[in-house]
Amino acid sequence: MIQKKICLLGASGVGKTSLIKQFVEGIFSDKYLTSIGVKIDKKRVECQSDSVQLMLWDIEGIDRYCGFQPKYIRGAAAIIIVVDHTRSQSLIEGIEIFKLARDVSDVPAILAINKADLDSTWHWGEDELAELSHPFSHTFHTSAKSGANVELLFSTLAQKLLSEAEQ
Ligand SMILES: Nc1nc2c(ncn2[C@@H]2O[C@H](COP(=O)(O)OP(=O)(O)OP(=O)(O)O)[C@@H](O)[C@H]2O)c(=O)[nH]1
Ligand SMILES: [Mg+2]
Repeated sequence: MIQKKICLLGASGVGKTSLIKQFVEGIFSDKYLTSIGVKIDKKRVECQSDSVQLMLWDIEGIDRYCGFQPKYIRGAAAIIIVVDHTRSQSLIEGIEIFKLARDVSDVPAILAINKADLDSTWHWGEDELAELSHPFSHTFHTSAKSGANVELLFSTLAQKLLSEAEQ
């Protein structure tokens, strides 16, 4: 079994901790407890005959401190940029974070557009979104609350990492 480090990055309050909680423990809470520093969770994902242990690095919201801390993403096999479609600015912030991450690591990045259970109130149209999400290898519309696409997000990533490891 292989083990891979995955970092979740994004602005404060977009739902990074909630996505991991939903995926690892199957629970959701409406309470908002902002993360400080980094917390690591593990979950084993079975893919056909093989399995991969995902080490999920839940990193505090990037706007909480001045400057991006590259040390957190060292050794990561992939990053997940999380944005919140009820906050237009979170996509701009997510793309900025993605660029900073790309300066130090050339790993694949997935975009998670979270809070899909709420009405989208951001001003990005379909075309703009397609343009802005172009650098990401996949885009998922997730809800940490309902669980929609959360399993799919992580299992697609696990599958991708396994097939890369087999090559
Ligand atoms: N309705 C809804 N609320 C969500 C969803 N995901 C997260 N939330 C709520 O949004 C708030 C912030 O969620 P967190 O998971 O703590 O966000 P975070 O990105 O980890 O925030 P920081 O640790 O501060 O960077 C909480 O009140 C959550 O309950 C979702 O998919 N739908
Ligand atoms: Mg958090």
